[in-house]
Amino acid sequence: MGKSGSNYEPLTVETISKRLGDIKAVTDRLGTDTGSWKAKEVGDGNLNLVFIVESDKSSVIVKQALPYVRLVGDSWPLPLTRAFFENHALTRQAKRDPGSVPEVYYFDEEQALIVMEFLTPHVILRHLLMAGKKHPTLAKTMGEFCARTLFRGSDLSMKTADKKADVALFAGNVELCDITENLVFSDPYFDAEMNRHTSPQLDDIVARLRADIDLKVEVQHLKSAFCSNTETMLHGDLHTGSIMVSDDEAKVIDPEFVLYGPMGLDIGMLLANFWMAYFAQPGHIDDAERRDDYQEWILSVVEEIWSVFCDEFSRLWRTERTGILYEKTLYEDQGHMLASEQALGHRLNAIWQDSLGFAGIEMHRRILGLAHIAENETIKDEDLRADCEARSLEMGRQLVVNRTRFTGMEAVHELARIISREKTR
Ligand code: SR1
Ligand code: MG
Repeated sequence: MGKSGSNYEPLTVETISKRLGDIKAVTDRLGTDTGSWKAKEVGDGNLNLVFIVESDKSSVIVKQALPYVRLVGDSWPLPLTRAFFENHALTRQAKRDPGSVPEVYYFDEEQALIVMEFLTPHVILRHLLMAGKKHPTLAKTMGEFCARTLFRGSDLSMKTADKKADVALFAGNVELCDITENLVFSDPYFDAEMNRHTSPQLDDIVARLRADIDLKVEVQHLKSAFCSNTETMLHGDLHTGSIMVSDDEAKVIDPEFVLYGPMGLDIGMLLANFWMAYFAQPGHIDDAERRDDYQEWILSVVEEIWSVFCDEFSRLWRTERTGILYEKTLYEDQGHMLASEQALGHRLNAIWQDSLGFAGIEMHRRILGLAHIAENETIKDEDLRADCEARSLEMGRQLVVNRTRFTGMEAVHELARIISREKTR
């Protein structure tokens, strides 16, 4: 017997072949000669076990939730139900943006495990951004993914009964939301127990941020939106470690933080991680010309994600508005095309402002909170790392506090370029 009277048992490389050997969805792919299967544990995230299981026929990924936070250990229990929510999120994302997520082959609720497509030769996008490599289709894929999943998971598109049932379903993902509510929206802004930052280099900047009343008020406005605006089904943790890329495609993984929340959260977290990668480049590329070129490429990806998002969201607005919001009966059917376009513009502007705010908070929590990013953590020279982090902190503050004042991405990137040239400490 495992936890709480169930038969849950964490998998190991020794037991995995025997335990999956009776599952048709697995043997259909790997064959029945379980003795020849090879397994390795490759999980490098903060929460779960992840195995690659291979045979001479094929390979699969097996992701299993642990009853605690892997990063911290069993002193921080975390329910296995996150696998249930991840499975439901993956099936919805696959419908809303076909081909954007790994295919799920099998789900076992009691064992909290998902067997899914092994994405190969894909690598985690964050590693690509640390290696200074470019990608041709990333921005288009991510702009479309955001537009399609956010639009099609909302009252703009869904039948209201389905939307309400989904809001109720995903409201059960309490503990994962609780992580975000604390680690993202609160802990960075006071001296919380699990926080850490590059010290002493950033101490003064951190003290100033934590004493910044305007910032703290705006962050709590955004937290309030996160907690109470059930606008759409979100990935919930859409950073560059949740994206896998091959030479010509990008796929989104790991939606266990799924919730119904404001559209700007996914876009904001995503853009924030590109901006942090931008500011971290002095720690990864020495040659100034090559570094400038790569940093500009990162900004161009952000610009394209946002413009593809707007285009695709607008297309869906014009062609798939079948939900209870902004019904066509009120607009197009009355000949009020212009009013519909005006309403679309208002919605996009609201998403824009929220996205900037959430981006700023993500930039803060990845430098001040518990969960940092590899782009900064791998910079060994602590003074250099602190310089990179200080720029992200400053950008983050501007994004949160001035999010209603930016006229467009060009203005945001003008600011990024200025901050990247400035002395920080
Ligand atoms: C305790 S979990 C810390 C972070 O890891 C996950 O990937 C999420 O980003 C979470 O906030
Ligand atoms: Mg994750």
